[in-house]
Amino acid sequence: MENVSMNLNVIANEIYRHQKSAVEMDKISTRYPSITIEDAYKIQEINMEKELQDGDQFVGWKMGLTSFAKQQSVGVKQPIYGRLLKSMVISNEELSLDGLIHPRVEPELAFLINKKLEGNHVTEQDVWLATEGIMTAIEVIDSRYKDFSFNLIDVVADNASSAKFFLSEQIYEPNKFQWEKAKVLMKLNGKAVQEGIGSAVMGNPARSVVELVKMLHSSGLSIEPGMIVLTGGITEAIHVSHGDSIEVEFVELGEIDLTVI
Ligand code: 0L1
Ligand code: MG
Repeated sequence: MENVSMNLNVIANEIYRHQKSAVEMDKISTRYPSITIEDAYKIQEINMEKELQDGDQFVGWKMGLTSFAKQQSVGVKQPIYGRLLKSMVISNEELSLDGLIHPRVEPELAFLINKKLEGNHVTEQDVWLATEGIMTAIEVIDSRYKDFSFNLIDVVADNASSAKFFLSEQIYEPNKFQWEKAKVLMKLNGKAVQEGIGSAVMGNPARSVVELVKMLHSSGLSIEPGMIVLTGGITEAIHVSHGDSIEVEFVELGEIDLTVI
């Protein structure tokens, strides 16, 4: 039987290579059957350190698998988190497929945090008090595993399929809207393909941030002021390819669009 703890750096290196080369890889969970979820988060951390050494910047966290529908599709009952880098930000309205394998997009709400959030007893009220503003967002996810097929350990080690994200220019005041009631319609090439509501994210996207703080606490981590939190997909994610246009209409808030190039 393999000694997984001895091999975490090796596994992290393999995943890192595939993230950089945009070439699919085999699942790690089948090749390292004794690997744990803690090992997977450790691999994520090892690879984040590499990114920072290469000059990137850590800008926040993403929550994944926050809706019942998504948890069911992966066969799990818990959300996961990943780390966001400055290089993942889409700064114009163009989504380049360079460096991506089989990308999907999903509408999300992004919280901009202005006070440290930590501990195991954090409440939704604490989150609201620490939220500077909320942006509408499109997350681009891209699993590095063949056929987008993985279990919880695989996907955590692959930084929760993080690839890119786009944020609205407008930053909304947190208390000006009932975010669990935010309605979203996503169109692909002019055709409505997904619709959803903010409550799909753990009942209320603020709960996703609460859950993130608790999960980070168990690893001795916290959310620092200035960080972004992507709270999780409001609808199912959809595949995109060259030439596609994606329109995400947040009813009452406005639309954000991306063109795939
Ligand atoms: O952001 C997400 O919910 C994705 C988490 C990982 C699962 C996937 O890649 O579909
Ligand atoms: Mg997501």
